[in-house]
Amino acid sequence: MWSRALRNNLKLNQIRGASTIVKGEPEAPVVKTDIPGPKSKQLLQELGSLQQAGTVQMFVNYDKSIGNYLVDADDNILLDTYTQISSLPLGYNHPELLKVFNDQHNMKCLINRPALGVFPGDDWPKRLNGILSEISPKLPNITTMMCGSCSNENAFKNIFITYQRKKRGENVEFTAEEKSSCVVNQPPGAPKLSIMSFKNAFHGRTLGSLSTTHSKYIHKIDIPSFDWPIATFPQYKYPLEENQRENEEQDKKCLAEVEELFEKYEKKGIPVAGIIVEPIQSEGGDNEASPQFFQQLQKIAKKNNAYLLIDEVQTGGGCTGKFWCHEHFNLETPPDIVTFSKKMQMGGYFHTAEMTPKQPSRVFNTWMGDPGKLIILETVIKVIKEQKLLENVLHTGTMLKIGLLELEKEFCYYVNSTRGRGTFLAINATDSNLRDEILTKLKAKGIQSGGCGTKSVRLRPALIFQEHHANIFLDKFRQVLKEIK
Ligand code: PSZ
Repeated sequence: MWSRALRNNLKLNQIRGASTIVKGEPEAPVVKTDIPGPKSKQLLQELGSLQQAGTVQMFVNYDKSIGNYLVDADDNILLDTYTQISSLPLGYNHPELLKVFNDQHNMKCLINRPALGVFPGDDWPKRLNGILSEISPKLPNITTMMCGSCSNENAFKNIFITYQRKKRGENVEFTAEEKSSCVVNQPPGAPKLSIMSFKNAFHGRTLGSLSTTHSKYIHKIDIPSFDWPIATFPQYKYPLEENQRENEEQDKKCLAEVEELFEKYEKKGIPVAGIIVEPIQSEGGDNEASPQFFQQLQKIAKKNNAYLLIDEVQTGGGCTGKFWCHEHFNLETPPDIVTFSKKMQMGGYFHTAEMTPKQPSRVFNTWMGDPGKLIILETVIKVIKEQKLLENVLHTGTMLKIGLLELEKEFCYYVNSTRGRGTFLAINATDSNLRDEILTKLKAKGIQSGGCGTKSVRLRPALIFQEHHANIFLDKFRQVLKEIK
């Protein structure tokens, strides 16, 4: 059942299982009350009178939470495999992060939050250079932003600006007509252009990015959207090794549709300037596509003079075993833009020099990121390197995947389709109700997990999630499936 690659991987990483990365963690989850418990319920009532709080699951004690364990307001201790929607790289209260703002210079960067586009600190170029040289996916420039949605949103603007500059000709001035028409939303200044995205994608909730999000109606209903092309993303059958031919067909069919949509939207008068794609569709159900799919997609984009934006907001930061998930794909050149946020703490994107607008003030806002968050990111990167956390992710991920495959075999009527890279893993329940039941039962046993798509359970642990945490998770998951049986 285990693939050879998985076994070899396991051997390679065997050495990592032994030592414990986080000191002072509890040994296991402890559940004392219903979740949410009485305190959380009371706080929920309070919050609900102030704002819409229907999404709140529980209140958290961030003083007591530690490592991979989240402690809630009722003192329940949960093993966290979801980590603040995949945005907590080193778990709770990591000792190195607790030290960061003891440094007076760092503290002053935090409290004197600058408008970075106008008055950056005198250490800003050096700090950005450090980030670029440490983690850039071979792209020379970086634009910092606030969150994932606003990174994608502004990256779209860079794409449109560059696309039009190429069309107009380098160094050609804007015409008077372009200048006057754009301020009233009309062409030629506000041209009809589009960004192609994929069904089931999630790229954010702000207006532009929402036009490329297609995972759930509740994100979109009542909100006007751009008429932009939406291609089908491959839907693979698992295990991959046994369904190779069919999955290759999926790739071909989807890529053919991408080509057709380029033509269709050109004819419609809304040419495609760029494609946005997640390396693994996350909110939409942890849908993977092969390296070959992404290689071909890049080729098609280039052939059509469109730019490729890879959205690594959820996949970036090491959880797939490489710092960027698309590094698994062996692309012939780096993508034009790679957006990030979540585990990176700060939003933004790496991009080619071509993507930089020639005129100032075209991609701009008040804060343009946050030096305080970049300082945290520097320490995160340092810890990832020093503690070899990518290796840890590969080791833990292999153990988790093997465990999930075993559960699949034992409980084939309930779960199937284990997939993913590193600890960025998912498994399907046979339907949505069963998936929801699994998540609820896991929580009652002290495991905070998350769902995605219509019937998937997804794992998004911190990079410090180790084999012994994986074993606790797998053990509780097994108990849950047994109870269902
Ligand atoms: O319900 C929501 O709004 C959620 S739940 C998880 C996300 C959003 N993920 C955010 C996300 C993402 O996964 C990808 C691939 N791209 C962009 C975004 C948007 O990031 P934020 O939420 O920072 O705007």
